[in-house]
Amino acid sequence: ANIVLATSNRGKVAELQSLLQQCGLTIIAQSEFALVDADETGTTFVENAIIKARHAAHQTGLAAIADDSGLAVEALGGAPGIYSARYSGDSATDQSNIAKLLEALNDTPAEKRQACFHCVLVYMRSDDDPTPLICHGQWQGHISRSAQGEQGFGYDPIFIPAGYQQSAAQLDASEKNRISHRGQALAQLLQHLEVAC
Ligand code: ITT
Repeated sequence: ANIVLATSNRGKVAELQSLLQQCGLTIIAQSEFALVDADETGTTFVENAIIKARHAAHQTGLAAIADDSGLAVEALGGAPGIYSARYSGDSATDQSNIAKLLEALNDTPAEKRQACFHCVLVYMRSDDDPTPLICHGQWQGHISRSAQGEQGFGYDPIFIPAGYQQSAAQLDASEKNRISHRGQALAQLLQHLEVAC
């Protein structure tokens, strides 16, 4: 069966696409349909992921997988959280978000820079699916003082995963997928879908 991947974030598409294709699922990127983005009006990752999956399923008539994710920084009371993509405003870029976060943590010492990435993946068989599959992955680490590395996307250059000395942007794609919030959520989803891979 065809599944539409309900995200316009290219970093997410790259990470999800590679794993899903290895498992023999036929995934169609949302960009193939020229969909209008859904309004993310929810107050949780779960709500926003459902909104995006339902919207894509409705517009395409296909099953849909959506990803709502973000970075929760302890010293900032969990911010930017669900607002991670637009932390530095409507025309935010990865660079401007990173700059804003480093500035916000300027006076925060090393031992108080803990952060956690969250990823909620939702799978809906159709837009009126009454039992969407909901999977949640977390990735603990801390925020460094400067950006390092070119891989990945978003806040990866300033996120040092627990147990590592390098940033997430210095890990190769397969290593990040093996341990990240998204990789963990996806492993759960594939288990629920009973896809062997
Ligand atoms: P879609 O809604 O189209 O999927 P988006 O980028 O707006 O794209 P979100 O609202 O879920 O998606 O925002 C997630 C943000 O969290 C993303 O833009 C990054 O800034 C950050 N983020 C999520 N996963 C990340 C990862 O693996 N590495 C670095 N940053 C990540």
